[in-house]
Amino acid sequence: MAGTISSMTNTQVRKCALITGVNGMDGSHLADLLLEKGYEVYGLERRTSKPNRSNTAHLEAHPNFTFIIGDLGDQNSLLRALNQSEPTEVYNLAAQSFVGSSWMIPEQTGNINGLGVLRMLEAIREYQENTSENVKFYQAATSEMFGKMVENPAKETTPFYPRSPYGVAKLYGYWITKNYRESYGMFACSGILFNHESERRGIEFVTRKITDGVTKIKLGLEDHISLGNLDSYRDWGYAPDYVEGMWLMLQQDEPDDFVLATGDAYSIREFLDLAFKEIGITDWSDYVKQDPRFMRPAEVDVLRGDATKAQKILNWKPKVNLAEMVKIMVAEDLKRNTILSYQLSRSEE
Ligand code: F7E
Repeated sequence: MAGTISSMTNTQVRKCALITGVNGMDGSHLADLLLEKGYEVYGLERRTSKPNRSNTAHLEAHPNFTFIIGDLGDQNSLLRALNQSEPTEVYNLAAQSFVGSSWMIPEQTGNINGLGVLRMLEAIREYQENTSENVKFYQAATSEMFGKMVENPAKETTPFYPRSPYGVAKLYGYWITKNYRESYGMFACSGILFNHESERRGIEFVTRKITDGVTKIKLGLEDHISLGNLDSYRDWGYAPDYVEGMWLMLQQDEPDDFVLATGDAYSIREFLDLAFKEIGITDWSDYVKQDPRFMRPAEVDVLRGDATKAQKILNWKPKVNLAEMVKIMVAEDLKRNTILSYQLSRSEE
């Protein structure tokens, strides 16, 4: 059963969050934010043969943080996680999050990103029935649901047109969340988040692949970066700003869906300009090779969002712009790769 925070008095309302996908970029930033706000936080993680806590190792010793083993593919494990944590808020951030892989594992992507949301909603429904507690639910929806972009910039009322098994599965997650809100009166919200990145981003995503690559080039560890389509445009924000938006959605009186975006779109080429500038290179053409392995069967050419509703109702605004974020990411990768370079040189001695 869930513990109590020692400093909590009888008049304070207990704040406790269960975060699925806690070891990912968003999960770890959200855990940091909620712990700062005085929450008790439980992080659901999948059992893996190798630990996957590079983003969350710093939380292991935190007195108000607990890992729970569970899986969006395993209904009973979700109910057990709810019974153990007794959360007031559940943030469903676990997913097969890499669009590119969703063509290779479409069924698994559908199972976790689509049906996984249903399993969590069902688990919450049963938990609420058993305990008479009310749980607020956040679903990580995505701008990939807009895909071909019927309207630019896209907002909450824009029709969806997903372009990948990932986007299609996330659309199911979005609709089932809305359906459970309308069918059962659950406090369930979807955040339709446009791309957001940070120094904790997985290395397979284009932004981190670039910031890691440029710093390896600077240190002489690599001589080029292999990329796919350089002409797509993305509306990139900084992940710590976006997890604050998730939290704000669950602090409202009524559940609703919100777009979070910066409103500006830049191409992969423009991202490359900014990243190479950080290491003093203005012409990067000799350092970037295009490789068909990184092209997608169907591409989302442009994504740009309109977050006016979130600005008005949640008073949410992104604080870090793209150039500032690239600076942070390059600086962090430079630190990490400098250590790697030193370790490599020692092992060769
Ligand atoms: O690709 C192009 C690629 O994989 C961005 C996820 O968080 O945001 C993310 O999905 C663009 C695409 O992110 C490479 O073709 C070129 O046009 O960084 P990405 P994504 O697919 O936009 C949405 C909102 C989510 O919900 C997702 O979970 O970059 N691109 N060359 C490349 N992309 C990758 N990964 N690798 C390349 O070498």
